[in-house]
Amino acid sequence: MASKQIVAFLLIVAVVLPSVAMATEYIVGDASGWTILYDYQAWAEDKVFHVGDKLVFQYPVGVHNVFKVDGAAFANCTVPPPNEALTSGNDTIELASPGKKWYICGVGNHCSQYGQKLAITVEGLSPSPAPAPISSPATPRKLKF
Ligand SMILES: *[C@@H]1O[C@H](CO)[C@@H](O)[C@H](O)[C@H]1NC(C)=O
Ligand SMILES: *[C@@H]1O[C@H](CO)[C@@H](O)[C@H](O)[C@H]1NC(C)=O
Ligand SMILES: [Cu+2]
Repeated sequence: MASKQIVAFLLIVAVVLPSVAMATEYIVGDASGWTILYDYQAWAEDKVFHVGDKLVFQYPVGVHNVFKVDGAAFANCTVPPPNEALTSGNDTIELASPGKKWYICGVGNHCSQYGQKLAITVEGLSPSPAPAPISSPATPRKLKF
């Protein structure tokens, strides 16, 4: 019946829409901002990042900067060329695609000695056909019509 299709459509809207509408802006490090000697993995741990969310790196201009790097550069604190740095002190990065993302500070040895580095995993807007790496235990997924 047509009403079942409407119900199915509304269910899809109800599932998909909030993740679009509720794009979140995260101040990295909250009140501490982007700085040395802060545990950014602990900060990220309890958060679920989605495509469309934003990271805002806040710091006094000139004291720090932000580089988006790959996993190897993250592990080694390899600083990319200076022209790739974000330096505004209020650097906003929109999370445009799912997957792992890595950020480091390229000033001095802030990354290697003082832990100024952040790694996050960005979840997609909607589940892909491939099995999701993490299942949501609370919500039954089956919809039968
Ligand atoms: C990272 O460091 C390791 C060990 O020091 C080295 O073998 C590797 O080549 C480095 N990788 C990059 C991308 O610099
Ligand atoms: C920092 O950037 C965010 C997001 O772009 C913006 O909403 C905010 O007003 C900016 N804050 C300052 C102090 O410029
Ligand atoms: Cu720094």
